[in-house]
This record gives sequence, C-alpha cells and structure tokens, in this order.
Amino acid sequence: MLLARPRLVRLRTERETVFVGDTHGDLEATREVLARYSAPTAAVVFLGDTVDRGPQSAETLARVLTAVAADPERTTLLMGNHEAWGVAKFSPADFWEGLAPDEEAAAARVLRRLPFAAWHPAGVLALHGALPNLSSLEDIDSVELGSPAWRDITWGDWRSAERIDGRAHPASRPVYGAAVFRERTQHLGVRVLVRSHQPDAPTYLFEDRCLTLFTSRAYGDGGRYVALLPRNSDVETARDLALAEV
Ligand SMILES: [Mn+2]
Repeated sequence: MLLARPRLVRLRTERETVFVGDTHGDLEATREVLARYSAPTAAVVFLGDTVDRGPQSAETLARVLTAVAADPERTTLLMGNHEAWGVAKFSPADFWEGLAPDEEAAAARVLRRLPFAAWHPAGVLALHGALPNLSSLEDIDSVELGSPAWRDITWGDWRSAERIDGRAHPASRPVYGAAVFRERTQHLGVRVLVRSHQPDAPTYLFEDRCLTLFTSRAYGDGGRYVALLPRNSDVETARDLALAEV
C-alpha cells in the first residue's frame, strides 16, 4: 500500500485536517487523537517520530500504521528522522536498538516507504523538519532517501535568527533561519509550514508562518497539541489553524 503512495500526499479541502506532532511512544496521546478525530469528515496527518524516547514505541507505531492501513485516504504518517533508522542511524534509539535483527530489518523496510510531506491547497505544507531546497512542490515526489533534500525534510531545524544557513552547520542536522524560510516558501508556493521535530522551538516562527507541534509527554508534562485546519478555509498565517490539547 505504501509503495503505491507518492512521497507528496495531497490533502483535500472538503475535510477538516488534523496535524499531529511527534508522539514518541505516547500511546495514550495517539489513541486520543484517533478516537477524537475519527469522523469520516476529518483527515489526520501524523508528522513523524512515532517511536523512541517514550515508553510505548512499538504500540504507538502499530496503532498509527493500523489506522493508515484501515483508511489510507484519511490517515497519513509522514517520515520523521526516527522512522528513518534504515536510512541514517542515530543515537539514542531505544526502540530500534531493542528489536531483534529480523524485526529491525522488517520495520526499516516498511518505514522507508513513508511519504515525506503533505500538501493542503489552502497553502499549507506539512513535513517533519525543514523545507528542502527545491524549485517546486512536485519535486518532493522524486527526493531520494539520504539526499540533502531528504536530510532537510527529516532532520532540519529552524532558528528565529535571520541569517542561518544549514550549509555552515554539521550536515547531519541542518539549521536554517528566516532568510532561508522566506526563500524556500516562495520557491515552493507555501504560505504556512506545519512541522514538529524540535520540542524546544517556539510554537510560531517567521511572522507566524511556521508552526511547530509536539504531541507527546516523552519530554515531561509540556502540553500535547494538535492543529486543526477547518474544511474549505482560507489560511494567511499559522494562527488560522486552531490548537487543541489532547
Ligand atoms: Mn524528529
């Protein structure tokens, strides 16, 4: 089923869309999201990082993949760096390192097929980390695993400073600032970016055009939030999406 899906998922405006940040083994948050937004009129987009850090990685991943398999039109799991162990290893990785070799190989083989991004025609792009340096959204479909564009999508961070260019930082975790955000959103025709990956990032960055979500207690009792984009709505900034605590 994942083989048949493009790397860029296209969302539909006639559904409410719910964006879910890193769950990191928080099964309770994952169950709550799927129970609350189970109406056939809602689409749910998990932004990646379902495993590691929290106590119930395997159960969380299985719950999300079960929902995707049951209704792939309505439920999407995007690739985070923690799903991409089979592409680029990292540490700590308690989920992956606790698997038997055949389980590890099977999980890596499935998860390397996950989509990279989801596009909503209101001008909202959802992905795990940072925007890649591409000339159009369509180019996301041909991004190769392990390439610099893939690294930006799954590992990229944002900082509020104007001039931070990932090329000057260690290639494993590129970091970008406001100038690169403006340049890449313009190239891609993106008004608002919805992403996760950085629990310490401000919720809103870059004149409220970059929203960072986190939906896990893996780092303590910080709130677990999802973002709601109503059906058929116009979006100017990320403030047009409503935050809901789960
Ligand atoms: Mn991440």
